[in-house]
Amino acid sequence: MRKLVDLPTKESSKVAGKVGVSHKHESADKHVSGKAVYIDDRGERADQLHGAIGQSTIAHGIVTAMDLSKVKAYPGVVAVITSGDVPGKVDIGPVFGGDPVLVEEKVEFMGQAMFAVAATSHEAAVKAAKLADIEYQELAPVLSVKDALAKQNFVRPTHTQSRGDAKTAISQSENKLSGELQIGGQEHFYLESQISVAEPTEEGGMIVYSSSQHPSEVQILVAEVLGISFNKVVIDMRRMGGGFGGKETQAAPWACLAALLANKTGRSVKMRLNRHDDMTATGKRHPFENTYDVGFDSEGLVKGIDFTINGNCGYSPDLSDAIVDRAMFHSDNAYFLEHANVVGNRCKTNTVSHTAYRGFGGPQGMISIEGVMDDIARKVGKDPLEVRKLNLYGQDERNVTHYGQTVEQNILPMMIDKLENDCDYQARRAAITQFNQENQFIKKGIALTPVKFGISFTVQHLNQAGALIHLYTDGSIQLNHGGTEMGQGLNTKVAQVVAQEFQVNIDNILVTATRTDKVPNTSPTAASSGTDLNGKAAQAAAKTIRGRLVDFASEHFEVTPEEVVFKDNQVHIGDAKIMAFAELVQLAYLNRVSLSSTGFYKTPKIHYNREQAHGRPFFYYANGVSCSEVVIDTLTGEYKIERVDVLHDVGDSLNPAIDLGQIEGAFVQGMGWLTTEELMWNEQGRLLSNGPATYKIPAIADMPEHFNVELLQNEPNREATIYNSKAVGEPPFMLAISVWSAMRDAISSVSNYKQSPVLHTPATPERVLDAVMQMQQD
Ligand code: MTE
Ligand code: QUE
Ligand code: MOS
Repeated sequence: MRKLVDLPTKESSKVAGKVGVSHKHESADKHVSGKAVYIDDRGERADQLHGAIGQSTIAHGIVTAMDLSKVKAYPGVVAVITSGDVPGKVDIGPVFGGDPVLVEEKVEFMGQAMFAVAATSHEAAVKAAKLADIEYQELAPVLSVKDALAKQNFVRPTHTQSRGDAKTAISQSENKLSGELQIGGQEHFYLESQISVAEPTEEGGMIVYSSSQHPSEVQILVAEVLGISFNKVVIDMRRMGGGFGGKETQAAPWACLAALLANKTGRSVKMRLNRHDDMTATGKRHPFENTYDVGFDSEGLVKGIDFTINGNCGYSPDLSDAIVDRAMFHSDNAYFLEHANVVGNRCKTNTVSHTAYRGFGGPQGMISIEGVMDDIARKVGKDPLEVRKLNLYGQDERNVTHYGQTVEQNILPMMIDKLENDCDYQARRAAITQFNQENQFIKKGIALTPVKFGISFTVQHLNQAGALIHLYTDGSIQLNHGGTEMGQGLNTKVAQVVAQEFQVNIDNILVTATRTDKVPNTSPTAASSGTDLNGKAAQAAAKTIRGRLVDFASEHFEVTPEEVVFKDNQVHIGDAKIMAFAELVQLAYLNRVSLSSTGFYKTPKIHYNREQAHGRPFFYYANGVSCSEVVIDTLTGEYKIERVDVLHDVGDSLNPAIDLGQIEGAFVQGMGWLTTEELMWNEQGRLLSNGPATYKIPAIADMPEHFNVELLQNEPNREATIYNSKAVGEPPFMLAISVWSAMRDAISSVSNYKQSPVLHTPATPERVLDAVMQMQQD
């Protein structure tokens, strides 16, 4: 039962301009009627081939022989390629290298692409790919963080962020605690699995339709594997059926393989992974194993903390350096850690290379400090909410993070108070305490946790965007920008910004497919920054054209520029004249005014020195608070999420309906990560949870019974973002930490809140039962 905030009406798309209004998703009608075209729905050329990969059957070893004769002989097979057939670069590592498009000698995980097949049908390609005879000299796989740490097996060097003297501060504290938290990974489970279609062009180039969050990177990598210049490759991306970070770097291999097979055969090739291949061949959210030592006073105020953040990166760097950095940046979450030492290890294991996933390491850092807050509360005998409040960022000296950024718009203390009131926290706490005293086996728990998430790519150069706008002589507008639509509503929001600039109906604007030949050298649509960056770039392009129209009209009609006013699909020229927007556009055309423009934006104010681990990596923070109430059965470990209340900060919302959808979706996805979604690898490194039957994502029955989501009102972003809005894509994912914390609260009640249970994630019923058994009955 959610509060309906100004949801879209039939009329809202007919309103001119208007950011801040709940326009429905640009493709909503197509999504629900099945008319939205995904890559697999595109019409196919008659001679199109289908690709598939042959996967390694061991986790670690050297290839000693590879016999592909049975693969080649399979009916329908047209081409088979190995790494030796790659005309250009074999390594498609996006940042640091280490990712061969096809294995050259060394196998580094089970499921790695050994060779690729093109056949006349998808089925033939998949079946043929299973027929290889490959011999290996096996090596012992490294499959755990502990093993990787013992062997100092890392994909990138260890990095440290530090302030003050944590060791001394801890040793001089009244109270000390230490602990470990094992945090599970997460399968992206986008509905549309990885897919690319490559078509050779007459210049020896390639046009690739790729379901990718990062078309420009796919362009570069396709050009590099083919050994051709970037200008001969075009990537086209209309929409993804979900990305969630899983298509940021890891869409590229499939585009490269399709292009290699297309190049070899001269025919168009579709590379589509079935669910099993997608789950075994692509990276996931990084599992982490974090340890801490904390010192605090008798009130529960943290004096010093030492964190070791160990990310399980899989076999290659991919984006792991930035992901472990982001985990480290968020190991404070909302709390002032005066003396902090945060060490981040990038552990190398023989599994798929783990990658971006909503929150990008932030959730794994944040949950650790939230666990510490709960542990401290049990030790000092306080409600965890009190300990959280005590440690929040505050005024003066207490508003600077351990990496030197000042928390400027510090609204979390206010937000916590508001939610605590609105959701009756104290009364429910009292009722739960009483319930737990009266019930031996069924126990309830509640937790209210904050989120403070830094917005910007922590790699500075990525914080830029471009856009391209065309006005046609009927007044209709084509809009193109560098971002990609994955369901999050980016195109709708950017169209709203342009509609606002020209004061026309949003229906007047068509957002066209993201293409590397329209807006070049783009950043991935990631870090929640899609609207912040591309909205500003599109606004810049629109302002340029509008400026030309104003200049033209003021000259033509002999009025001042201020007297040319765009309003309700019309243009007012002085007091006397009103003309339709389209009429002015046509007149401007006849008078040879350019009606097309690019726009560009780069985020101001950000700077960061990684060697010193100091600076302002984030333009601003997005905030949220959530309160979850759960009930557990201490005899079975089963549980239910009874009620969730969320108050989330999106600044001035550009589109409340879309923002609400993002918050609800992110929360439920986060809940899945922390409760039922369990990745299992066996001792050989085989992924056992490789399909929907063995990997449980939340379904409708897992939704909280009561789910109230509210957008914080009257708190515009104090930075000059697009219409003072805030990014929304990732931050609410971490609101789900309150579910985990509430479960620990319920378990702790078994010890009359004297003990803080170890509850690794995902907190499956088995783990909950295990944690209950640890409790000494009080
Ligand atoms: N919402 C939907 N429906 N589908 C997605 O794949 N990805 C999330 C988030 N919300 C995603 C989504 C992730 S990981 C990010 S970084 C942002 O959307 C990216 O889009 P934005 O920057 O435009 O918010
Ligand atoms: C958040 C992100 C990303 C990030 C940093 C963040 C991200 C991403 C990169 C990245 C880092 C180095 C590179 C590069 C990309 O950093 O998505 O090309 O060289 O791709 O804080 O989401
Ligand atoms: Mo999102 S993990 O930054 O694609």
